[in-house]
Formats: sequence, structure tokens, C-alpha cells
Amino acid sequence: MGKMTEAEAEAVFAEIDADGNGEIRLRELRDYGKAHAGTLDGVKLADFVRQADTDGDRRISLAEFKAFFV
Ligand SMILES: [Ca+2]
Ligand SMILES: [Ca+2]
Repeated sequence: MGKMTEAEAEAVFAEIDADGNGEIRLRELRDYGKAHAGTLDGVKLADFVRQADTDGDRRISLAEFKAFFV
């Protein structure tokens, strides 16, 4: 995974956060993965949530997302 700028990370986060509540859940990631079939798979998404979710609530906040990608 390459580094993004903060603006890029915010844009991708907003795209994945389908309900706009400021947190990404695994379900939203899965839906995003389906919409981008072939680029993301379920196992990698679950791994991503485990790695990026630093406070362990199983949701990725924008701060966690940025910490992982930026
Ligand atoms: Ca959400
Ligand atoms: Ca979290």
C-alpha cells in the first residue's frame, strides 16, 4: 500500500464511509470491495481492519485511516 496525501486519504475515506458517520466498518469495506471487484478481497479487508483499528473498536475512524495511509 502506497502513501497518500491527507486530502487523498480523506477522499477515499469518504468514498468508503457509505453512511457518512465518520467511521468505516468492515461491512462498508466489503461493499466498497465489491464495487471495485478484483482489487480488494475479504481476507485482506479484515486484515486491514485489524491493522488500522488501533483502539480496537472494530471501526476505522478518519484518524486511524490517516495514521495507516498518510
Ligand atoms: Ca460508516
Ligand atoms: Ca477504531
